[in-house]
Amino acid sequence: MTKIKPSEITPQHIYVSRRKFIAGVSAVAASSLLLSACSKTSPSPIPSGAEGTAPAPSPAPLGSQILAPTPAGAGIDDLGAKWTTEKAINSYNNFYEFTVAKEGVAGFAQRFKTSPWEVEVGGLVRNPRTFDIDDLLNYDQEERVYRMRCVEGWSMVIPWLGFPLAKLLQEVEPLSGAQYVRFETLYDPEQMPGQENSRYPWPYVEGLRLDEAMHDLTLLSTGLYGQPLLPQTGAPIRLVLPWKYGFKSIKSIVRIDLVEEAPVSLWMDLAPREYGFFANVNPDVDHPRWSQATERRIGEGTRRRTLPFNGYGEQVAHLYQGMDLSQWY
Ligand SMILES: Nc1nc2c(c(=O)[nH]1)N[C@H]1C(S)=C(S)[C@@H](COP(=O)(O)O)O[C@H]1N2
Ligand SMILES: [Mo]
Repeated sequence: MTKIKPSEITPQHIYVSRRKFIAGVSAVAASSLLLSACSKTSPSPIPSGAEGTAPAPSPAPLGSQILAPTPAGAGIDDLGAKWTTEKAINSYNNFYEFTVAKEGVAGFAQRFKTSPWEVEVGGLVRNPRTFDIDDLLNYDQEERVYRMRCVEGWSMVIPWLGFPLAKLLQEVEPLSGAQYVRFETLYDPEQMPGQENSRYPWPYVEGLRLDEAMHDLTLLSTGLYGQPLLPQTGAPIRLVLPWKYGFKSIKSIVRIDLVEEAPVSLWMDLAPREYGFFANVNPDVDHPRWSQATERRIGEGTRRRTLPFNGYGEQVAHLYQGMDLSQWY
């Protein structure tokens, strides 16, 4: 067992919730920013090895005021961390609908059409509703700086923009039979060449228990670094769950259903022995093919120790009381 002081588990300096309206991300501004951002995207992926180099100072238009100082002598155990650069976040991605090559996603996704876009919310709800993306971009957007830990063993620190999923779910009013939430990514093989690979059970599906979905840390993200999401990071809207392995944070969502039974995710369907429903970050439970004890923070030279619940245990551990977390995922 890793020994961590409670003070180290509370990621006060990382989990920053600024309940502030980001004026630059109103619906109209966001749509036009998105268009210009898309057309500016460079097809050149960062060369492999670039992640080992020192992160360049980034413009951090909104974030610089709340950037936590990196503690002196930052070691493998501390939570203090610099934000991953915007460049790295936008050029090292996991998005199988485009390609399995992380440094190639940005290029393949460059012309992905994210407007017009609708998110259909239904299932066991009183008010099923189709949200236009402009309505969702018009919600107050908060900035949340979260650590992200991919199940493959790499991690980042990302300043997201978004709003709690709970806000959207409250609008549609889940019925009493609703126990889980099921999310679905767009299925469009013409735009997403990876979907022509029939080895994968498209579309990408993920699921949460309703209490996980309603938790304040659970974000529907529309941007990062003060800018609308680019296609490679899940534009125009994606989930962000900082205490779970990255694959739970489903991108480019078109459907959300409240359901009675636990949804089967794409990864559970494909490799049930390797990926489970909860997928809470847990350094003590190894993946069948590799250890989960440490992680490679993009932009850093040495590995860090991975923390239970990715360091968010104080906020979320109560959701799993009585469950055997040593059980596979
Ligand atoms: N639809 C969809 N969502 C997805 C994925 C994907 O392949 N398709 N990859 C997941 C995985 S494994 C990770 S680690 C994160 C990566 O997010 P990022 O590229 O913004 O860092 O997205 C998740 N969401
Ligand atoms: Mo991942």
